[in-house]
Amino acid sequence: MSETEISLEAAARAAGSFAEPGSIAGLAPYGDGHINASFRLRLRPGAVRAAPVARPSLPGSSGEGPGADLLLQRINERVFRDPEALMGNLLRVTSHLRAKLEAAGLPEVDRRTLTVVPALDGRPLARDAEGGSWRALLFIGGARSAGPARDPGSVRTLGAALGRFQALLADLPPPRLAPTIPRFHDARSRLADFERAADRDLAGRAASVGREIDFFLRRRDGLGLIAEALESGAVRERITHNDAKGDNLLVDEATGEALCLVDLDTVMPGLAHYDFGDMVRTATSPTVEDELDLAKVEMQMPLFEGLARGYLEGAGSFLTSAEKSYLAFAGKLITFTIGIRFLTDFLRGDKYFRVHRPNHNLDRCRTQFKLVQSIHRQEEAMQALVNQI
Ligand code: GN1
Ligand code: MG
Repeated sequence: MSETEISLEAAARAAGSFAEPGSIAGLAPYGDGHINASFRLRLRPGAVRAAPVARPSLPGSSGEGPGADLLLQRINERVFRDPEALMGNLLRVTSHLRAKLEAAGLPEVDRRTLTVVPALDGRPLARDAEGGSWRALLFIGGARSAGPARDPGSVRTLGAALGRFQALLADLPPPRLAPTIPRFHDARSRLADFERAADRDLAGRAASVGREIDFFLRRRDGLGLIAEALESGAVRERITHNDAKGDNLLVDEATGEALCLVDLDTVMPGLAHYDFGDMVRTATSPTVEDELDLAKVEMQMPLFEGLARGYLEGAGSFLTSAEKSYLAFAGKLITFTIGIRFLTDFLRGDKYFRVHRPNHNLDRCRTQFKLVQSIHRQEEAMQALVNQI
């Protein structure tokens, strides 16, 4: 069953694992992610008192004031094969962030990091009758998604938030986090999947996209550049977000201040470049990911400059000069990698990314394809700019 088909009734049953009967004031689908199914669960004041284990102190849990809202999510297990490991990562990462933000004396820490709210039985996950895994997070109020950034100032804010996030997690104590999706941003492995999908041609679509297939195959050389730097020890593994984009940054509704990075399911060991590259992909062209007018898709240098300045500011001193030397290339690499993921999914018959129209994955792929060309043309100037900061 696709995650789009997770019904409100199923969510209402799952809600009963996180809140006492009678305490639920409302439930509605939430957000537009491609992967998990999300619902906003509104609770009456005092609703979340009854847990047998320690829960975070929730606004309204004293029985006064507004009830706390939860973000109730069914984890897509076709994508995240080990939800227990995923929640283990999430608990470690969010506790570490919370401790650091508290130590820095920041106000309203509940709005600056995600908070896992365990089920009433104290476990981080609840299983439904079909075996589906559900979890709840504290809903962050008074905030909105930063969305696709359109001006150098907001791109800079995004870059700084991401750089700070990586820096705060740079000293997470061992053990290593579990890779929630193995080889997630590994370009060589994504290319191998793509070639298999083109060969098998399960949806009978390969003949119609010969041009796009060629585009990617012609550019396959050099894809392993940063991975090789990792293998040789020139750059090191970090803890990275892996879905770094404005949609995943919450900013304060009133002030626009960056609050919290969300969508932490892919936080795992990675390269700093994965996040920087994904921000280049999503924030340096003033277009959406599935833009149909390809003439508008261009990497714009003022947006890149805002991003690079923000990111390096936020990252502070943890990034090495070897890591910095691949930042412009990273934009091209991640755009390429996600482009082939869209085309692979198109070739397989749209099994992974949620689509809203025929050829949606193909449109998304073509947008990435155009952006790869645009970044390629400007790559030297982009890196020169990074080197000057
Ligand atoms: C998926 O669903 P969303 O938007 O959070 C995908 C990302 C892609 C993105 C493209 C786990 O993220 O890698 O960049 O779609 N996440 C996963 O829109 O595959
Ligand atoms: Mg995501």
